[in-house]
Amino acid sequence: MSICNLRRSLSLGAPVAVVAAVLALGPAQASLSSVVRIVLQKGRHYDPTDLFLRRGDTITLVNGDDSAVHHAFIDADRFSFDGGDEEPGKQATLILTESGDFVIQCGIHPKMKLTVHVQ
Ligand SMILES: [Cu+2]
Repeated sequence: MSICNLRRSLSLGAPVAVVAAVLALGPAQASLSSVVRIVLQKGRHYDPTDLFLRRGDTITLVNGDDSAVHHAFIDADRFSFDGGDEEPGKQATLILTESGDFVIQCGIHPKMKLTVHVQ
């Protein structure tokens, strides 16, 4: 095989294989994927203050304060969550198993509110 023929066979083969791999992975991953969103608790605020997510998604609440303790919780009819006391640098994880709008509050700072809209 000459160098010219070798080049031609490589340039024909490679793109087809790449396209096939992308098509095989794309739709399956999209339907099964759930999202993890990081929320910061700092300066007596949640950041962000609104989140739009889907059922099955996860929120990781991170205490970004130097000295303040936070205590994230949800108290709703269909869904409740209690992350417990979170020391600075610690985090709590919440998996959204119900659809609807929920308010995440802080047991220590009553003005801290994060509204979660779960589809
Ligand atoms: Cu707090």
